[in-house]
Amino acid sequence: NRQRKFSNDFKFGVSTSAYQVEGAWNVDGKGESIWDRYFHDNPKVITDGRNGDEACDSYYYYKRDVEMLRELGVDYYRFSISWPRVLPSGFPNEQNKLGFQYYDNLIDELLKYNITPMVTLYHFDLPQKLQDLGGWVNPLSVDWFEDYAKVVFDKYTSKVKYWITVNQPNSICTSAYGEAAMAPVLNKGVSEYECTKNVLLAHAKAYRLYEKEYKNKYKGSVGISMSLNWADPADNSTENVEATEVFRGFNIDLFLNPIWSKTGDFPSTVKKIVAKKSKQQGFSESRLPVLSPKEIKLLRGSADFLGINHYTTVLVKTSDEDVQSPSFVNDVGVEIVLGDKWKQSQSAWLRSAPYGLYKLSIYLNQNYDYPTIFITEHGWSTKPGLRDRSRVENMRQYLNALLLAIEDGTNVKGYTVWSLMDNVEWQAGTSERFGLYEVDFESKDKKRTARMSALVYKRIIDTRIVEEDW
Ligand code: GCO
Repeated sequence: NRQRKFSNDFKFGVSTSAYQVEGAWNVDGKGESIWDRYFHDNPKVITDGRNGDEACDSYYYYKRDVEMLRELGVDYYRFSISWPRVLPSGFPNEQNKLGFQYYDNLIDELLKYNITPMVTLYHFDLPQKLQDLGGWVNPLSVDWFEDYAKVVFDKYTSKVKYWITVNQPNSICTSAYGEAAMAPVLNKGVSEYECTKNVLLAHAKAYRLYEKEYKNKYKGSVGISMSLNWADPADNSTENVEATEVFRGFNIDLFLNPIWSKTGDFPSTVKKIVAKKSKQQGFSESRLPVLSPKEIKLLRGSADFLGINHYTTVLVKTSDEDVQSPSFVNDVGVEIVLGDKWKQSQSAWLRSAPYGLYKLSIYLNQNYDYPTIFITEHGWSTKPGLRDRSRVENMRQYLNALLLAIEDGTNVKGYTVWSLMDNVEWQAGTSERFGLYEVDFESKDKKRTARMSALVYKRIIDTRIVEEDW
């Protein structure tokens, strides 16, 4: 019964994203983002009405944020840069000095205390001006993103060694353009796949740019963060086992295959399904675009690490609905249920199933040639309150599952809690709290207070051990 321990070079961090914490949505020359627009036009979609106009006001209180990071003793802080804050129109010809000043200050404050910045270039907040030009469905978005990346690399390459190009391309394309669950809320059926291709190419171009212009001199790493929850069949029936394979194909392999598989293309099962359904729906060609040999070459191996955002496991069943309307969801064509014995968080979609992280890691080891992994997000939501026993339990169980995965050969370098503090959980507003620190959104300075889980995380980072009792 020997105790498992994280090695001394294993890194621990916490994560946030710009829209969810910064506030100051129109201050000092920041441009409008697609989330600003969506929430201002549709305030009713937010559970408690609280949007990101103020959020945690980290734009003003970043020093307090860094103080919290020091209290926790984390090795790194994963945060994102708001594209419209630094390039209000999306394009580099107009650069917002004051916007950059904020990130200069934050990065310098982190470095002063030896906390490594891990910077995400894109966490869902596209400049509205680029959305007006079609957003990620416009093939030119590949160049827009590369140009933006170049400006940011130029500016911070000597200070930032960990980069994440895009956060959750799979959510961006399937939720924002498909299920209409995220801004800009467009539902077109074809655009999910155009988005998929463009976002992946945008990532790859930014990666190649870094590789060519900065890597030798600055020795940084550039990765991408994927939303990778695990999926198991609801029961052992052949049809549900097959439905699960299809589900994994669309939700995992479609996005990973182009970067880390041997063939370096979209997965053939997904290609077959979309081609067949497109034909039935009267399209002259598959709604899933083709990747040219040149694009495949650009994409293959285009990341130094795989960032995994992992929260839960879903159970998959076949669905008898035969929907003719073209969309990602209908292409996948399954029904999702949650394990009825699994503990429920404050978010409807989130239940605790730590074994799923272990199984995911085995799946990735078997199917992909990824270089190394960072868990770039894992977290749990609660109601307000400092005694967040369920978060502590969830974190412990998942960290134990992670230790097991590492023992069995998964190459994981770091683990990141979502989130440092309560923030704007998209449409859920502040009704679902993910923070190690509680935020009092009513108070003038958005007061932050450590929860029990913050103290437990600190002790885990100190001791490298995940105790059972506390
Ligand atoms: C992400 C996530 C975060 C969420 C978190 C909890 O894509 O990185 O959407 O922004 O707040 O996953 O749902």
